[in-house]
Amino acid sequence: LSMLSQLDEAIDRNEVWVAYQPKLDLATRRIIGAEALARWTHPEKGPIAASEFVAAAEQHGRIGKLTDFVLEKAIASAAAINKRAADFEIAVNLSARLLGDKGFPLRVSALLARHGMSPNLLTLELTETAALSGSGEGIEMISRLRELGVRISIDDYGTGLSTLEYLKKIPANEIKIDQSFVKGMVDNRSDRVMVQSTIGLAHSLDRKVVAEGVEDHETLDLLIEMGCDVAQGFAVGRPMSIDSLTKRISSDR
Ligand code: G
Ligand code: G
Ligand code: MN
Ligand code: NA
Repeated sequence: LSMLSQLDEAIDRNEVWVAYQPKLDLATRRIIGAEALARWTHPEKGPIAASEFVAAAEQHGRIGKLTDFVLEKAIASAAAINKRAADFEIAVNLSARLLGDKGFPLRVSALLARHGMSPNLLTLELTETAALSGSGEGIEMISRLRELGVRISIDDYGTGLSTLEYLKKIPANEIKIDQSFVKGMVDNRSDRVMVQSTIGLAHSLDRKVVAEGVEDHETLDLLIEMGCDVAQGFAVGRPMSIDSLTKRISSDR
């Protein structure tokens, strides 16, 4: 619990910041957007892993404050980038536990309005879809977000339980193939088959496909050959500061 009380204060003290990992459109070979990733640099302990403090925040009902903080930063940054690159998209991770927070869609639309950003430039990446199990409430919230014009992505697709069921039930615009399938796909036939059939399945359902964990150019070329839409990973760019991202985009256009 002490890490959690510190997280609240860390946000107020500006120890928490947002890194941006670029996403490459494989048809145009241009950066089409970025994923916002929370970072916590503790003054004594140094960087604390996101997986650690995000999981702790989820378990103890504190994910709302962190998500609101990341959303605000991400939307403000994207709105500034949109002045030069009008089609630049931003993605924010959304814990399934937040789908019980009835006020969330209203907060999202207020933020978008305040920054004059078009809702279809915001994607919410839904993690932990297993937490949605048997919950009509979660699907309802996703539908409300979709009605606002916000895009929904199923993150870490292929891991966890009942992923085909979720693909059917969740009104998502996009799926992100988990890095565990992408990393080995050049050398491993079963990974390759799973990536290829997931692309086919998603396209048949009119969903866009993002491959994450793309670490080399061989994988990138293979994904282009397979008809994947977007790539994310170290071969495209590591999570970076907003200044680095802004430079990257201006050199790209
Ligand atoms: O950035 P990194 O690979 O360290 O992230 C580890 C995990 O933390 C990933 O699963 C990522 O989705 C998650 N994560 C990072 N930032 C956020 C955030 O703002 N909200 C939520 N819910 N998860 C996040
Ligand atoms: O669960 P989610 O997809 O949100 O997690 C994103 C995490 O994956 C981030 O913490 C990021 O640092 C990490 N990541 C992004 N690209 C790569 C990559 O190409 N290789 C590896 N090993 N990790 C990556
Ligand atoms: Mn993600
Ligand atoms: Na992921």
